[in-house]
Order: sequence, then C-alpha cells, then structure tokens
Amino acid sequence: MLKKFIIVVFLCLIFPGVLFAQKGEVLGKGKNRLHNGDFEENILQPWKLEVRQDMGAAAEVEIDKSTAASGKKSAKVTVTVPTGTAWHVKLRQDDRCFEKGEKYTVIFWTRAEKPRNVEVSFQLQHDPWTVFLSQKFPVDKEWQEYSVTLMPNVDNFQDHWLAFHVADSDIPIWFDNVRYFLGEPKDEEGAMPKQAVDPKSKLAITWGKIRQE
Ligand SMILES: [Ca+2]
Repeated sequence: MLKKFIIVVFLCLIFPGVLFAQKGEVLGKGKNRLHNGDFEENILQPWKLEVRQDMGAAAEVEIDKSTAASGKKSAKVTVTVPTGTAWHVKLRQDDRCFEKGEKYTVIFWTRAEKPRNVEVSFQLQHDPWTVFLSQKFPVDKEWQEYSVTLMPNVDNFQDHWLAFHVADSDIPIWFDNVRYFLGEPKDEEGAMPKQAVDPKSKLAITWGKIRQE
C-alpha cells in the first residue's frame, strides 16, 4: 500500500498533469476551460493527435523546445502523409463544455514552416459527430494570434472537442497558448503578455451553421 502511494506521489511530481482534472469545467466569464494550452510541460495530455490511418494519413506530434509564442515550448504537428482532407489528422482536446446562448472565444497562436491553412473545429465527440463550428485560417511562417467566437444553440457538458485539422498539408505546423473561455476576447482573465509578434491577422467569426461531417 505504502509502495503504491509512493509511486502515485512520484508520478504526480513527474507529471503535473496527473494532479488536475483533465475534463473541461463550467467556469465563469473569462476563465480558461482548456488544460495544457501552453505546452510547457513535457506531456501532451489531455491533448491527443488523432490520425486516420484508415484514410491513409500519417502524422506525429511533439513538444518543441525550439520555438514558442509564449513560454519556451509549443506543440509541433508534422503530417508525413497528407490526404487532402484536413480532419484526417487533428490535434484535439476532448470533454469540453459550453452553454446554450452564451458567447465563447478560443484564442490560439500558430505558425508553419511555410504558408498553409489550419481548420479549427468544435465537434460533438461521438455519433452523429455534429460540427458546431468549423473555420479555416491561413497560417504564416511567423507566430500569429487568432480568435474564434461562437454562440452555440445547444448545451454541451464535457461532450465536445476543440480540434485543429491539419491533414491537408505536409508542411509542419506549431500551436501555442490556446485558451477557451466564456465571453469575448476582452473578457479573458489572466491573459498572458504577448512576447511574439503583434497579431497581424486577428480573425473573428461568429456562430455558423451546424453541419454533419
Ligand atoms: Ca508555450
């Protein structure tokens, strides 16, 4: 018993992610509903990389210490075999929450080895895989900040994911400083100081159509 306890404590010290809940919570305005959005720990969880090998895709993800929009690390996704269909590889965080009729904002930083696109998606994490919102953004070689604002017309408790779809290109892409909160960009609590370039293309969209994928 003591041995088991020591092992658990040891794991918690090595992997701080073990210490906090990984599922999204219903939090007040401006409070971040994502975990590990800055990729500063040497773990990816609760993010995961979904690779649809059955569709021919191949990809890998790593915590990259060589570039960051904030802190010292970011997440690098390399699609080694693209399929032309972005959602065949997705960096996603499951079990998020939103409430009907409220405004939500996701802010993230991204850059790529060469110009390419990325698709941001909010999707029901089981059949019928309802896409609550999906939006494509152009990504450049320099770090840039993007924001997406949505207003869902349904409640969702720990039953959708936020995902970045990248299988349409084999150009490596990095993500950093991802946040998801109730409110508009101005409502964010604890916003981190920007140490990268000023956002060149801060894009905002509003709630779009619900479609099936
Ligand atoms: Ca970081």
